[in-house]
Amino acid sequence: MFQRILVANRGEIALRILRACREMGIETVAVFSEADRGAAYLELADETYCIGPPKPADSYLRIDRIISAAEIGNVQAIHPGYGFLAENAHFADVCRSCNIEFIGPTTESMQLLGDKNSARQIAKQVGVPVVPGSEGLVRNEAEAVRIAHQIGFPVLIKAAAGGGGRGMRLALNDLSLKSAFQQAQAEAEAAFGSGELYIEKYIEHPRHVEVQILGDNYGNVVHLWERDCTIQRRHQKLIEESPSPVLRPEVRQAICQAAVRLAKAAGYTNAGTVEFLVDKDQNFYFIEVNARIQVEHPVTEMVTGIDLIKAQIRIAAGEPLPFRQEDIPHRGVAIECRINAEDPKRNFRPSPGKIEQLIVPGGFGVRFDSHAHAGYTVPPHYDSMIGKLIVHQPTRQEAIACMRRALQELRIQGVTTTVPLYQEILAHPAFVSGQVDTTFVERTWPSE
Ligand code: MV4
Repeated sequence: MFQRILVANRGEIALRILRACREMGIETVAVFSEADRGAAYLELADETYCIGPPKPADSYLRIDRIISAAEIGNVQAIHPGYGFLAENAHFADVCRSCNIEFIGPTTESMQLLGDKNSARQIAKQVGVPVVPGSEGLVRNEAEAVRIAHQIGFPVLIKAAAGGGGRGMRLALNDLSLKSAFQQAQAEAEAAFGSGELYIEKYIEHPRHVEVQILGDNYGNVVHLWERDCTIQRRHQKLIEESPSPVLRPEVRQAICQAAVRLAKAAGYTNAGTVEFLVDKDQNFYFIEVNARIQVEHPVTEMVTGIDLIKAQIRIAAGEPLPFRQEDIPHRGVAIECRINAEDPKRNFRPSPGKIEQLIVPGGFGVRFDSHAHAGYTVPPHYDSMIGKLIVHQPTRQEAIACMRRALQELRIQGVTTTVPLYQEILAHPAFVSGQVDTTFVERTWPSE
């Protein structure tokens, strides 16, 4: 096992990783930007190094500075968390060439799955359903028109190098397809340095269901069931839950097994998430793989009892998975609300600043993962998530009641938060009955 790990991230996920390391008897090195200097969670690390100015491009994205801290701190491994360098295959490569284990998948499977078009091809090869669309990349407008006529409008043009909704364009007819194709190409070229595009049929009113997987270095892959992340706004997830409130048992089995087949085919190791769209008839379609730990991982931890951060570290250290698929339970219902310092009444504008008061909820089945505290100043340079409130209860009805109670107890003063919006969502009949799609929040609480 590793003796010392560097945490290449900040905020709640840095704290989450520091906590796991402490419990495992692993020493830690934390890095911080000038905006995070003095943050309380950094005191939980054995050593800390400043890696530069507040802007991510000058600090948390600086491979050279992070590797320098790792060398000086004499660590054997780096945990990247999520965001920043977590899915950067070049960073994983540099770590390993410096003889530092990158706690995540191999460079090869990151590259294979990071390209959405090649991920789609692998899925097809192993019988994982994909959205009807182009065989491979689409070179020009004429080809795009031909494919759109085959599969039928509306279609979505997606960037092979994109993901998470970036670089997508909807086309309703020939005319809009031509301009959408050019816009998507220019945008993808500018954003990702690659203008490669593919086309999919547009699935209307889908749910977003994702499957957590773990793979070890010996070819074993298991799934840890699904999370339903349908409650989101502009590609930002707001509420996640497990199990999905709607999937029929046979669909649930099929989607989880499909995720495992895909991971095995890609030689996937460590923790990852396979994302699917689910249509109104519960047909499911693979869309992309997230090759990292995710914000919403606690939902899966609560229902399975498996600590995903510890699992990541053990896998990276070369340990085989300690459980078989049939030993992975799913107990009860877990729900997570992302608490953001944003103003839902002002188009979710970030609300950074000093938290004057913070009262954290507790009690049976309540978990609050956060680096925030009274007196903490939320810096304006990073995403505005200040914590995650997670509940675990025997039934969904009880989980919703528990979350509403916990949100009432949660008191945050000094910054505006998304808490009042969550109270409205949790009280909404459509959410309570599970009858929602990915447009629910934007339709029900429209803002500019
Ligand atoms: C789609 C889609 C409909 N049809 N693909 C958005 C994020 C990225 N992972 C893929 N996304 C979508 N792909 C087809 N063929 C609708 C979305 C989508 C979406 C997906 C999941 C959760 C929220 C979403 C919000 C808008 C669009």
